[in-house]
Amino acid sequence: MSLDIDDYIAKEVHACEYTLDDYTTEPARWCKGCGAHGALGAVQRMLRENNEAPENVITVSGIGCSSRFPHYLKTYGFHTLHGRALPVSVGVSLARPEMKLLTVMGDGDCFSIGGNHWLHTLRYNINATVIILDNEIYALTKKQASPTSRQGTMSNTSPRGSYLEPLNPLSIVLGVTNLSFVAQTASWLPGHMQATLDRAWKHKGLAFVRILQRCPVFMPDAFSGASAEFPAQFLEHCSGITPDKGILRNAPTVAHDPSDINAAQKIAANAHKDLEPLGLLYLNTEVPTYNEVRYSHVQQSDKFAKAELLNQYLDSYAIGNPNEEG
Ligand SMILES: Cc1ncc(C[n+]2csc(CCOP(=O)(O)OP(=O)(O)O)c2C)c(N)n1
Ligand code: SF4
Repeated sequence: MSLDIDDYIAKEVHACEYTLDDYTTEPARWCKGCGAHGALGAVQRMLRENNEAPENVITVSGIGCSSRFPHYLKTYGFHTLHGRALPVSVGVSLARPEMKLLTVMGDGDCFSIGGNHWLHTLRYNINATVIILDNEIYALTKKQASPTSRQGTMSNTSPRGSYLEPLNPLSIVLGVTNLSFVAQTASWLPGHMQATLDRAWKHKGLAFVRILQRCPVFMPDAFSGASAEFPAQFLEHCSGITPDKGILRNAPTVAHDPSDINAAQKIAANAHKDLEPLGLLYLNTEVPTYNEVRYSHVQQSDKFAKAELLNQYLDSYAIGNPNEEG
């Protein structure tokens, strides 16, 4: 039996078993104990479990400690501008829909300077896994209050303690139209984090994942020092995420149907006052992706035909234009 080259490549790629080294570049230069290390490890394990070819993945980030992610994850990478990872991701998603897209941002990056892009990209429902490493502070620039800093947080921009109640990102995303996936996990729960990322990765559309992230250097007291006392509740449902509790083994588990937007909003609204929800808050698999909406009525021309048309167009400006007579 003879194989043509496409069959051969498909078979070879399928047979390939990736190791964690295949997703690793240089050793990550985050501080010791930084939650970003755990998040990177969870992403790498998730990619390996999915046998995802590194060259089929593109990681887009903004600016911040968290946004150094593409330097350490061996995929294609795009370390963009502060707050601008999401508009770049929309462009990548439209230009290269066959690539798997991972977007990584910090809380300042996404909720503050990138707030406008955040809301609109959620509404576009591009095909991407968007993870926010939320350490409740601007860390790279050495401790300024972020939108999620708790009231009273002492920082370089709030030396008397921040005045306002923090912004609630879960409540905000749950008010956006065309939303399709919202989950929350924590950087000190490796099993739960990996299961959450796996669920997000398999979702068609924009999967918004907030990761509560430890920053022992600038916010050592946030998240109760990430101890077993952290006030959390695990959300459980047959279509949700397995509540792998790790260090939070005494935390309660509550039943929550992620298709119920009203129940999700209620849980999110009480997150800061009550128990932080961990798991899948909201899921709607019926929302079309932006690519589907944008191109459903357009006959997709093949890329060679497009290139030929572009060549003809550029030739029309050339001296001695071959398309011109005489
Ligand atoms: C347009 C612009 N404004 C401000 C900055 C300075 N800056 C760099 S990172 C950062 C905040 C980083 O905080 P966050 O997004 O929460 O990420 P973390 O470092 O905590 O991971 C700021 C204000 C910048 N690089 N570009
Ligand atoms: S400053 Fe904080 S967020 Fe930045 S690398 Fe260090 S521990 Fe991580």
